[in-house]
Amino acid sequence: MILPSDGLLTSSHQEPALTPAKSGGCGCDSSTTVEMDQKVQERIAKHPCYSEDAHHHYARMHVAVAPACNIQCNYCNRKYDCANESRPGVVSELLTPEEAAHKALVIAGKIPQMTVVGIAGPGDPLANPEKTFRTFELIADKAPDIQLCLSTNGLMLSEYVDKIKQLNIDHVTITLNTIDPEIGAKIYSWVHYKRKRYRGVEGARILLEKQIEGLQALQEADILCKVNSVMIPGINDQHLIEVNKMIREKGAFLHNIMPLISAPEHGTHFGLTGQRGPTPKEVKAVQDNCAGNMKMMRHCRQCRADAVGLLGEDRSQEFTKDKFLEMSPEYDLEQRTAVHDGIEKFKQELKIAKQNARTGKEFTHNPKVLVAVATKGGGLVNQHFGHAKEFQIYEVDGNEVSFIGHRKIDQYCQGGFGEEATFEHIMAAIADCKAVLVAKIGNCPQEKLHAAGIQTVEAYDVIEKVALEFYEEYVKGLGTRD
Ligand code: CLF
Ligand code: SF4
Repeated sequence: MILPSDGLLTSSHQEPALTPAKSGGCGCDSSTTVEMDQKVQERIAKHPCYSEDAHHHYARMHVAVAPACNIQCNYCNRKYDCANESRPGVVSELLTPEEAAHKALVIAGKIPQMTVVGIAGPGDPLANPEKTFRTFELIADKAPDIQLCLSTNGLMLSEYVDKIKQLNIDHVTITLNTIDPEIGAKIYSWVHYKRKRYRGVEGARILLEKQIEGLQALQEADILCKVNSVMIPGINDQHLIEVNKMIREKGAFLHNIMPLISAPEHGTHFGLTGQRGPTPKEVKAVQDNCAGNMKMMRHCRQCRADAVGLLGEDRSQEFTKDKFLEMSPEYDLEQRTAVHDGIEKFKQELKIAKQNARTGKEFTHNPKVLVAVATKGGGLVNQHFGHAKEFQIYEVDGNEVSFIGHRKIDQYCQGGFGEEATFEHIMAAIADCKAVLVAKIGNCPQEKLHAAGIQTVEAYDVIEKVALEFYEEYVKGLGTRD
């Protein structure tokens, strides 16, 4: 089956048609084994962070209206974006609430798949409550179908839950890295609360108490809460299972364990003191340990405070301040509804295609293998090897195809320059994968991958289908299929 999927995320977006169904069931959604009721499903169905499935189809945008912060994390240099919800090292353009609302309405027209506007920095949204809530009010007034989202360190959360509820902000993230103030003292330099600065264990204890209070208040107000935890090897990595247990008991909906990003050039305390971030394997091990307890997020891209687009793509440069202020708001509810209906129809077809992809053959005693997928979204293998800036990593065992994360890479095609060095980096990123699944790949990188023992599959089709077909051939090659 060949599927045209170029043109995703254009204003005339139409998802490609898929072939009709056969019956069967493919448990390809790795995001959860936890049952979820229908109402909650509806609340997350178009939120690319809260739903792994949605992140293939729907986009989010951040508006950077919140410069100040009330704590100091050792992984943050406030000259850069908030490390809770963004990559450090990229300076944001600050916006006024009016500019932010204008930007949201422009992008709502240009990228109708954009369903969520979040405020995630560059400081803490609730350390800048007037700007944050004014922005949300302006957007809600003009664009009722856009979901509002907020990410906070939690210090001031309980004070604002009523306001959050009143504004119909249904998704709130708390970054909570520890439930032990002794550990917290190694993560936070200071906490500024009620006009006083607290350091060490005292500051960490105040922050923790306020975070728990905020989490409980969200639960009581029936607001979906995601908890982000930055995994810091040697400091809180072994402790995150306890964090996971506590937040589950307090009613958090989703846990996002994300790797510390640390480099000296970021100028952070951890960067300057040589604190390393975890490897993808270490992150996966902790996520897997927690996965039996609650729904885990594995598709986070640690995006910047002015991110625009699908998770994993970055269209923020198309909408810098000088550009979007020249653009007219094109928000059109009817057009957006039609696009969303098209996406939902496509998702149904995709679900059926995934079911069809299951061969029904029983595989036992066969290894789980990882494959790296080049995709521009839509749940399809649809990107050239040389154009990929990340690979999505799936674990395949012949019966299941589970999304387990992504690996960022440097784009291989550099216009004829630098490809050698780039290839080394790509190899390092996917060395544990048995195959790359791509729309197209040139002879040169293909030969190098084969020489390194990584197979290549060229296809333009549903990810799960391509992965399962590869797996069948792979185990035949091993001679281990029952
Ligand atoms: Fe933004 Fe965060 Fe809302 Fe998403 S991001 S405020 S919940 S709309 Fe998403 Fe980005 Fe990860 Fe955050 S991928 S860093 S989890
Ligand atoms: Fe930086 Fe965000 Fe921590 Fe504040 S809460 S110090 S902005 S990472």
